[in-house]
Amino acid sequence: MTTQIGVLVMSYGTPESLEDVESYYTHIRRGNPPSAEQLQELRGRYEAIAGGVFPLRENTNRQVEALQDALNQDNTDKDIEYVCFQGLKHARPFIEDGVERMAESGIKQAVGVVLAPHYSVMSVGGYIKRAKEKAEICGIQMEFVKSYHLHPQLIGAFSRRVSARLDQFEEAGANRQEVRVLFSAHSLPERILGMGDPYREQLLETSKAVAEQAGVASWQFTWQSAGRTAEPWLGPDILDTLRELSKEQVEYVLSAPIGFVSDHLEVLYDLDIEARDIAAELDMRLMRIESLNGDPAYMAALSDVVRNRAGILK
Ligand code: FEC
Repeated sequence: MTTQIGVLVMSYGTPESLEDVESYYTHIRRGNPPSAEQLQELRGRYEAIAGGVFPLRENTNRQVEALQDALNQDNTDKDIEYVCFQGLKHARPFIEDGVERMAESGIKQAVGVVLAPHYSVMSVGGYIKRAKEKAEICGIQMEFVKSYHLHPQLIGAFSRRVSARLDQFEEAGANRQEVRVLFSAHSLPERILGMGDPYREQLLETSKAVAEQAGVASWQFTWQSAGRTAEPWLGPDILDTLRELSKEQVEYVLSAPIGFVSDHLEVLYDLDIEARDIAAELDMRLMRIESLNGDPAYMAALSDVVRNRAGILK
């Protein structure tokens, strides 16, 4: 008889419409509604990316479907069928809804994985905590993938994207050795460093592995998208880094946001609009690598780590 293993695929979540932005923002702020000014500012950012479209929703839907196909297509254990459920951090279906749906389908064993390769207690740790609590209530045995930041298929997928853009720089007349590659990820409050959090180290490890595989001559890591709160966030921010590079006469820059796996606000606004505007002011040529979205190599990396965790379910 075939046993069904549930896979809770967790992602950040995005509003469904511009009317939804307020409740979404309130959820991110742990129940504190934003001021009218803050709300207007965030709505403005969504309006600026393709006129108020929320690409993360469609991209997450496709990633979840593609992962389920990948898990079942090259599954050598024919007694197991993987069934994927979506669980979002800040929007419907919430993480808890996803676990509940698994329970309603009769799932008894499951694996949880987040569509973010690097672990921090403040990011992936938060997703896992919520899923674990709900799984206990629902009587589901769950194992979790904590990180997969050095998975060879992930590194390969990012490296190919970096190489493709370096080729484009060359075609446009630049020498690829002169291109500074800026790896980046979502900033977090600086206090994570005092907590022995692996986030920064894992991001540097991914950057180094991708740079080596893509034969990058010159690279550095920088943060992006820091929250608008009073406490200090990890820096330097990519906008400041661009200003510094301009002082060093760096003319060609390739942005590689290896902390993200999808096109969404933090890529399409913070990099493609904000960083690009600064680069233009500084007379720099800035390009960005394509996001992974449904890349089969990324799906293969995810299915591999999910199967590994499924292997330890009793
Ligand atoms: O396209 C979209 O609709 C969603 C894009 C989006 C992604 C994302 C990923 C991460 N975040 C992380 C941490 C924080 C912390 C705060 C915070 C705040 C926001 C706000 C928006 C937002 N984040 Fe986000 N994040 C995305 C969007 N994020 C919008 C609120 C306004 C703003 O500050 O811009 C601060 C919360 C607080 O007030 O305490 C912390 C981390 C990631 C990457 C890992 C992951 O995907 O979970 C870490 C995508």
